[in-house]
Amino acid sequence: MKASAGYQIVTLNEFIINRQEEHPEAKGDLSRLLHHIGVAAKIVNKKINKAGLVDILGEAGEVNVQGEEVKKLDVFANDHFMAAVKASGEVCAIASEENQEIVTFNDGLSRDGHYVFCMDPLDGSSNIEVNVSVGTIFSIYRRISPAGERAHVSDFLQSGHRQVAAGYVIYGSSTMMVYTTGNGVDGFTLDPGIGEFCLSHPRIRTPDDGRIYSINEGNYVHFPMGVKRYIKYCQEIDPESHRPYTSRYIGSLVSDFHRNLLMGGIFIYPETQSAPKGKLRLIYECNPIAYVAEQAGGMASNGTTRTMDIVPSDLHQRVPFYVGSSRMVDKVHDFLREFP
Ligand code: AHM
Ligand code: MG
Repeated sequence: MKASAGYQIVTLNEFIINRQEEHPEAKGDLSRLLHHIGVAAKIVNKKINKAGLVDILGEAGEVNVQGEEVKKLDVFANDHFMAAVKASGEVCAIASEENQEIVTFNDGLSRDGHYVFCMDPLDGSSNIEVNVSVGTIFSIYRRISPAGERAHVSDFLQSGHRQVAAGYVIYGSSTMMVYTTGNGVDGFTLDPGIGEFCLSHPRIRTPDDGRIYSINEGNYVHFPMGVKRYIKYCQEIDPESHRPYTSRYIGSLVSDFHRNLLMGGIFIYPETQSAPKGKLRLIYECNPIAYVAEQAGGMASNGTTRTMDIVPSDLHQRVPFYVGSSRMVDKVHDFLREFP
């Protein structure tokens, strides 16, 4: 599309089609699915914008599989992403933070779908009521079970390095969709005037080094010794390495990660005494974020192992998460080795 001011606007759909044309062997399945994710993101975005106005806030009267209270907006986002992904006809099953079991589709096109879809439909939802950014995290794998049969949980227990595509939507001061299909990371900002995601951040590269560390320091006493020492390192004065660093923590993974991705930084959610395996979920939180991080030149680990090499054993498995600029992740690894 040519804008009147003379600059080129590339919409998400146009971008998806262009990318598909670069791969003549591609049949368009993934393109259709990405298009539908974009549609769901716009619907959820509209609802979030109205959250303070309509009777959508408050508990939905349910407790999710993690034992947390479910907000109505979580349910809304879950329902709409489910519906959109199913409508694409390309997905045979979905795993969501909001559902204990996988949801399988056994009718028409969907049963033959080549992909499975994982999501945290509304990450950071406890922030909604105070008007702080939230996000949707998603990840796509090729199914392992034979097409035409009912999908199986093993389709989801694949290591992150087998992801076909992953990304997130951030509902912030503007709404953005950021994703990768393994060929770099691109970001699209929703132009509310025309209702389209427009390419605003092509080929995102994260700085190799950064000055921001993001961690819930309220848990300090419960952190492993290596993390405690790393935090002290971040706070030391050393003009040469631009320390002390800046501490930034929103408490919304997508927002904390997105800021660090663009500015350079590290996000840490380690194991703690109260959460000995960490808090964040491997399949639909850490792996997709790790894929985006790596594709942008960053790193992600559980402190010792690359996140995307962990073999999941459970749909809702939690892992410690260290993600961000490669030199910062390397540095925290040094501390974890030195102070095990
Ligand atoms: P949620 O999926 O229930 O919203 O929880 C995940 C969120 C992340 O967005 C965020 O990084 C983390 O929980 C914050 O946890 P804490 O409040 O313990 O710092
Ligand atoms: Mg979450």
